[in-house]
Amino acid sequence: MAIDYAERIPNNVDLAGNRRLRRALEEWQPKFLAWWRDMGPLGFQTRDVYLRTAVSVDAQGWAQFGYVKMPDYRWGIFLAEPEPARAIAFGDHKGQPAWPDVPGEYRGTLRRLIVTQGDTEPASVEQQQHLGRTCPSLYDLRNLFQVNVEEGRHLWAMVYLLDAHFGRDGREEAEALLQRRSGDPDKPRILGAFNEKTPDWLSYFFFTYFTDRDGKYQLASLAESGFDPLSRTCRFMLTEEAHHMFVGETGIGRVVQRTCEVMREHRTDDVRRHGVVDLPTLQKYLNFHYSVSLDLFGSEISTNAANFYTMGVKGRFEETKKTDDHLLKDATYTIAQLDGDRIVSREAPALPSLNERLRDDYIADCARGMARWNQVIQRHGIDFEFVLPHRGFHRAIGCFSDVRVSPDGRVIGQAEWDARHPEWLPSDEDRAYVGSLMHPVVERGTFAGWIAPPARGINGQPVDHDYVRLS
Ligand code: BYC
Ligand code: FE
Ligand code: FE
Repeated sequence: MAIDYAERIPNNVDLAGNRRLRRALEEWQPKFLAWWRDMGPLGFQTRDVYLRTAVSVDAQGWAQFGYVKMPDYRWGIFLAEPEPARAIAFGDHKGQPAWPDVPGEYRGTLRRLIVTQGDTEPASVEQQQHLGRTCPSLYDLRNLFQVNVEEGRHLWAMVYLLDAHFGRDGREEAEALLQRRSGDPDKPRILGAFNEKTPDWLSYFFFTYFTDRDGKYQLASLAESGFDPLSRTCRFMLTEEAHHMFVGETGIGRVVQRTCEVMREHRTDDVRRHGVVDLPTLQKYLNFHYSVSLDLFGSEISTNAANFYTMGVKGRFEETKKTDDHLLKDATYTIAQLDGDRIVSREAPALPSLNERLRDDYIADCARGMARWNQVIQRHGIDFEFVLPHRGFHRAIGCFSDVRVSPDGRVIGQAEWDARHPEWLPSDEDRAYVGSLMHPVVERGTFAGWIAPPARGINGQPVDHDYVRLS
């Protein structure tokens, strides 16, 4: 289905045929743009950026590349093609036709899920607002802005659902999404990780690797929803998400590459004096971003998660590919739990364990990209390996939030934690060192000394393409 760009709000949902909805969104649009001016990327707003935009949502046509000034980016509303005669795949309504509108009894639940999802999108833009000023290259700067405009569009995607299906409450929520601010103690964003700082590009790459990947798993679960507009919205968002995780995986891969080159060249582990990030510091950043992202899956045992599933509003990752009964009333699932000061595996009822199950899918995915970073280290003949810390490490949500757990999975006392956490998480000194590397590099084809150039450019363009025109 082609996207109508003649409309003030590009869309493939026939906005022209729904005056009430169009008016609501046209009222929201200037508020969004005001928010973007305020909280979007600092600087560069008048520059031409080589961005991709959706022109249609099918596989061939959705990505078109060209120079755009960010405030002119065509944020709009794009749903994946409907699946004909789609039926609900799980829960109490399994086998019934998917809902074109919100069932009254699930209104509150769906609204909350959509708001929680929507809240993360502008939050991430706010967290990354200042990064342009210290970009390691024009290539990276362009990728940052691509991610930022798409997170802005993800906000549009959720606001569309709120305006189209939740009436007055929906409009109020759409306003509130522009009012909360990442890290603001008085009006914080909803989920923990989205109130953390993204102070430097290393944090940013780990964020897009670990936190955008939570996005992938949450969106995939919501794409299974019985509420069909949510499913179609999330299916299209997932196609954009792939690029965000690519930025994270290749970003860290390039940092690792550069560090290894310097280690070989100077035959030393002591690489800070050569202006690159040592591998142990990378591991600490990894530990931080991984653990705060694990929190985003919620508690191991969650009645909410059980209800979402039974109601048919949020499924499992790849629900339709699974061959069980899709009801899970009698099923069990193995979860890690605390037993005094030991961590044990235990069978629990499957329904309330669904957060943990999704977290397991996520952990396996995190490990795959990390293995590719480890291959880079191996290829340089260096004896070091990144590991994912234990799931109980540095948690603020769920059963492990009550105790201290070491990266290797021992429940430890506060004294040991106090003594050793600087080995496990970035210290002030580590952050100051990484911060000291962050100087803008904006000459075409040139890269900061702490990161290797990418293997190839964007959309078949050379690495030294003029990705952001600064003059
Ligand atoms: N921080 O029953 P529980 C993305 C709250 S990322 C703060 O265990 P539940 C993106 C919870 O709300 C994807 N609070 O949790 C990435 C509940 O509150 P109430 C975002 C938290 O409900 C990068 C209470 O604790 N999408 O797209 O089973 C860039 C008990 O929790 C946290 C979604 O999250 C936390 N980490 O599951 C841009 C999908 N965790 O009821 C974008 C929608 C839990 O006591 N959200 N709480 O007031 C959901 O599916 C669920 O809300 C959650 C939590 C999975 C987040
Ligand atoms: Fe997003
Ligand atoms: Fe994303």
